[in-house]
Amino acid sequence: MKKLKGALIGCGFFAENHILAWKELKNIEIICVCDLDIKKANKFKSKFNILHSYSSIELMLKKHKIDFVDVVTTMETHLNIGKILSKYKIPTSIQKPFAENLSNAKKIVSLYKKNKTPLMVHENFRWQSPLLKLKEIINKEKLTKPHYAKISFRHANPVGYTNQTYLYDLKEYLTLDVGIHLFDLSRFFMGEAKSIYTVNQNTNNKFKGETDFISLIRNRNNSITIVDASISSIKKPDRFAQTLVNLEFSNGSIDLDYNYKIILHKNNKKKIYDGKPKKYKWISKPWDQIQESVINTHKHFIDSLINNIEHDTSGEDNIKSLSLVFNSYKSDKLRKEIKI
Ligand code: NAD
Ligand code: 89Y
Repeated sequence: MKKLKGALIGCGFFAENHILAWKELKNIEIICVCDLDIKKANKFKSKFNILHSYSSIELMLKKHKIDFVDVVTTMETHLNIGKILSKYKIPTSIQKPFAENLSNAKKIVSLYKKNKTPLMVHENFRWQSPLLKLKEIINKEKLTKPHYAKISFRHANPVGYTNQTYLYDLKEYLTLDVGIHLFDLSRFFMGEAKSIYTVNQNTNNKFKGETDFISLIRNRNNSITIVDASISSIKKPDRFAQTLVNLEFSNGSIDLDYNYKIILHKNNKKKIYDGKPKKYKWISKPWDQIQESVINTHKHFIDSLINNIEHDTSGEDNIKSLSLVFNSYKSDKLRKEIKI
């Protein structure tokens, strides 16, 4: 089998998970890495046994024939990087948050559209094993007509931000950084939203932005989703990085509880399932379900490219999740429900 040759841009904290996940896919070889800081790129190259390292994306693309690029940089860099990659027509997977505002996200989408080049946002929470298992049981058990969802990400573990110090200075923090995943999950389970009402709080003065939020979403199918997140939720054991979910349907309900336990209530019976992520040598708690999902997300990116089908979380699709994020901020600011 001919391997697809990829490049990875951004050799920071989360990129280590990306490269280790790429190494799990047999039909892939990451041949180049690139970081503005060449020392970081060189270190990454030797640590992960990569052939080439660069500090310039254009130079890298001129020197090598690359089938796809994986962008693992922070949001404010995405438009400029997207301009270069779309010009060279390189299929791209790009980390969340897709952009720091909707206007830039739309610009990136239209650049790739114009150049007929595939673009996926690396929205990995819906690719976590416990959430995939939840979806699988809903379908298998034919749970229908959802009316209620609660999607929660609450913890008090500093590991959830100490590796990502850029988060401290964001005027808009938790909704943009984590809410984006949870709104995407609401869309994944409940369909598209028609309005959002949000209340933000700051409970940790190390951060400029909100560190807690609660959102109420009315969905087009008339169901309601409550999304909430916090970095100040003290529990033992701590819940990082587990998304907990409660879903109610006309014929039953299902919960994703702590420790990947899934509980189905249907026909007056309770059934328990295990949604644990798969084990790999490089995966460990508390990041395990996030780390494993990176493999699943990469696989979806590559399979869709090979089969020439649109990605589930294409750039265009992710605009809908990002729109919930910015309307959530608007709602908190205006203290009113905002139509989507
Ligand atoms: P980081 O700051 O540690 O690393 C980013 C790297 O990109 C830096 O080394 C920087 O020099 C490099 N870079 C920036 N612009 C560049 C350019 N034009 N060309 C080449 N290199 C460039 O950031 P991080 O913590 O690794 O986060 C990266 C992204 O991953 C963020 O958007 C973050 O939200 C996201 N992330 C996602 C998850 C998830 O579960 N999906 C988890 C953590 C982080
Ligand atoms: O950046 C965030 C994300 O996308 O998932 C978890 C996270 O790393 C914050 O803890």
